[in-house]
Amino acid sequence: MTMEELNRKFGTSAVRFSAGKGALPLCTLETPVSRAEIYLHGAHVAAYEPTGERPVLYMSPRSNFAPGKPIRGGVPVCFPWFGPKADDPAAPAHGFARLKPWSVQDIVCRGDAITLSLQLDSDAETQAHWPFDFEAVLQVTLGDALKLQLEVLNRSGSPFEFTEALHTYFTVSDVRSVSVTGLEAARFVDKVGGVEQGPTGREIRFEGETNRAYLNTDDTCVIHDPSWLRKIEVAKSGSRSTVVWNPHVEKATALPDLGDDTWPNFVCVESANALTNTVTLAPGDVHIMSQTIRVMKG
Ligand code: TA6
Repeated sequence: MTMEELNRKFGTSAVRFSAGKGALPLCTLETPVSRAEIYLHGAHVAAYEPTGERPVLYMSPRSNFAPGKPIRGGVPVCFPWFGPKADDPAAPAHGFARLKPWSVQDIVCRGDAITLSLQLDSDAETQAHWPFDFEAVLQVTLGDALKLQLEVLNRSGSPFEFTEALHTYFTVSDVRSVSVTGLEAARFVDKVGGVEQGPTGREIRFEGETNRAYLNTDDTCVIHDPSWLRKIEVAKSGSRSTVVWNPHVEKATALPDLGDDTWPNFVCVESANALTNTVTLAPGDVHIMSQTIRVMKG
């Protein structure tokens, strides 16, 4: 649908479609207490701002905004695999979902909250990478918090396995002065050291490159940012893994859409089902993973 058709069908004073960066279709949602920007490209939540608050989601000033390229920041939707594809190193990292245009399935306003539903169906391009029929829906609910819900329906005649993540980039004052709590009791795979580690019993701090996949945890995380007197709560459901990442300068330099000067301004806390937390879905079944982001003073 064109912008005009989308605005005619779904547009209200709180919901507007326009040409965003790179002329990619953009949906802007506004409530009395918040606003959000979602690109149809990759069903990518690119901005979330409670009224009077600093932006909650980080966006790289060097991000690409182009068909077939991932956006660096916001909430990349990683599906149907997390990280490199085990059996095909040439396949796109983190799956194809974040590279494809999604369509608008529905927009529902309940009170002051708005829910935008975007849909991705399997096609010849996806089946070339992953030979299954599926329907994916990302529901984005904006209100006094931001909730993302990724639903996957198996439309194939056989079961399939997948991994996934809501690869969320959170804006922080300086990653070297923040901490993340909630994962003290979880084992994790340290992707920097390449080994599995037992629970640390303490908060996560970011003195260097940090890339950890915590496994078998349903727990809520909190990002503590004392310099901004802010905490960001990251609650989840249907997710057994949480990935925590900051490249520090070592790896940021190697990412042209990030660069070696902005890595202190974000931390990724990703609700996921990754590594050994692979999801197996029977024909006709639906799997739902959600992440709810709430900003608090403190
Ligand atoms: O979630 C952490 C991670 O898997 C890192 O290993 C790093 O690759 C990051 O994702 C970003 O991946 P991308 O493909 O978006 O550059």
